[in-house]
Amino acid sequence: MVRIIAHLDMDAFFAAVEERDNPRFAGFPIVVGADPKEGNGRGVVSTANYKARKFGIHSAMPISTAWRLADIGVKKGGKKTVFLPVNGAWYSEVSKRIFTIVCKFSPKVEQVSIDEAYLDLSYLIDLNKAKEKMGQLKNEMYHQERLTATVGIGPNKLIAKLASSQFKPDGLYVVSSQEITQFLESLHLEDIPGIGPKTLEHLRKVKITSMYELKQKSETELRSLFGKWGEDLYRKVRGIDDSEITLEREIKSISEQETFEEDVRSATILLGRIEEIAKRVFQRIKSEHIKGFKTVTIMVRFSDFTTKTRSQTLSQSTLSEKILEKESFKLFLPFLDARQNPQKKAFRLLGVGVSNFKGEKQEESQRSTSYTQIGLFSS
Ligand code: TTP
Ligand code: MG
Repeated sequence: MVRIIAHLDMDAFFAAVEERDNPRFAGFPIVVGADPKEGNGRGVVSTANYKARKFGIHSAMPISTAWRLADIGVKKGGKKTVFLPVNGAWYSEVSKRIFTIVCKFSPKVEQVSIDEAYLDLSYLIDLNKAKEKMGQLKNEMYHQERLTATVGIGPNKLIAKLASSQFKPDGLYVVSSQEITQFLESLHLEDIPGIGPKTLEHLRKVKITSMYELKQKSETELRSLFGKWGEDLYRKVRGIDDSEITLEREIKSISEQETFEEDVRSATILLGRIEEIAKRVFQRIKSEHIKGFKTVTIMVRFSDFTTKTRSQTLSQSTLSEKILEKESFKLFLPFLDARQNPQKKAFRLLGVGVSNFKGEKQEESQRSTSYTQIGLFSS
C-alpha cells in the first residue's frame, strides 16, 4: 500500500513566537539567541526570522557575525534588527499547544523536535484529501496560535521532509510517487539530509555535482566511495525511504552547556559553573521523568576552540543530584592542571550531560520538547 506521510515544520519557530507575543516587533528582522553585546557577544544565533535571514543571518551562526550582518542590512536601507534572548521554557509550552493541534489530524504523529513532526495520513487514501486536511491544520494553527507552519506531503518521510524544506515559509506542497524523480532532480545535493560539506567535497572530487549525476552511479560504486553511507545515498537519491513513523521517542541523553561571555581561567568560577550546569541538567532529568542515569559526560571548549569530552559510567544507575555534581567535578578537575590542560588554556564553554538511562523507552507524553535535547551537545 502506498503510504501518505506529511512533514510539518513551524516557520522560524522561536522568532515567530516572539513576533507574535510582541506586536511592536512585527515586521522587523528578529534574531533570537545569545546577547549580541553590541557585536562583542560570544554565543550563537538560535534562529532568525525570514526578514533577518535576508541579511544572511541563520541558526548556529556566531551572534557577533549576526550583529555585523544586521548592521550592514541597516546601511543598505533595511530595518534595524531586534535581538532577543532565548525563552526556552515558553517555547516548550507553545510547542505543547502546537502538538495538541497536530495530534487532532492523525492517529500517528511522531514528534521529531520542538517544532517538527511527521503525520501518517495513509488513512485518507487520497493525496488530495491529505492536502486538504493539512490546509485545515495550517488554518487552525494560524487561528489558534497565530503561527505559520510549512507542510510537505509524500509517500515517505524523506520526500515529505524534502517537500516541506523546499516550500518554506507558510508552504503546503505535495509530491506524488510519479513526481519523485522530477522533484529530486530539481534539488541541490546539499538539500539531502546527511549531505554536508564533507560529503559534498568528496562528491565534487569524483565529479558529482548534481542529483542527476549522483543518480547515474551504481550502488557498488557509491559503496566503494562511501562505504555504508554510500548505500544510504543510493537510496536517498531515488527517494526510497521505508522508515516508519515512531510513536515513542526514546530520550537517549540530556545535556546543557554554557558559552562564557569572556574566556575563563579561574578554577573557582569554572567549578561554580559546572555545579550550576549540572543543576540545570538535573532539573531536566526530573521534568522528563527519567528514572535514573548511569553515564555522566562533560564537554570543555578551550579559547582556541579545541573541544574535548570525558565520560564516566557508574556501576549502577542513580537519580542523585549530588552524584551528578560530584562526577562532573571529577571529570572536570584534570582540566584544571597539567593532566588535561598542559598549556593552561582558558575555557570558552563548558557542558554537562547524562545518558544511559534506566528502564525502557520513555512514554510518548514524556518526550523531549527542548531543542538542546536533540543529541548530547548537538549545538
Ligand atoms: P528549525 O525548525 O530548524 O528552524 P526554525 O523553525 O527557526 O526555522 P525554519 O523551520 O522556518 O527554517 O528549528 C526550530 C527551533 O529550534 C528554532 O526556532 C530555534 C531552535 N534551534 C536552535 O536553537 N539552534 C539551531 O541551530 C537550530 C537549527 C534550531
Ligand atoms: Mg522550524
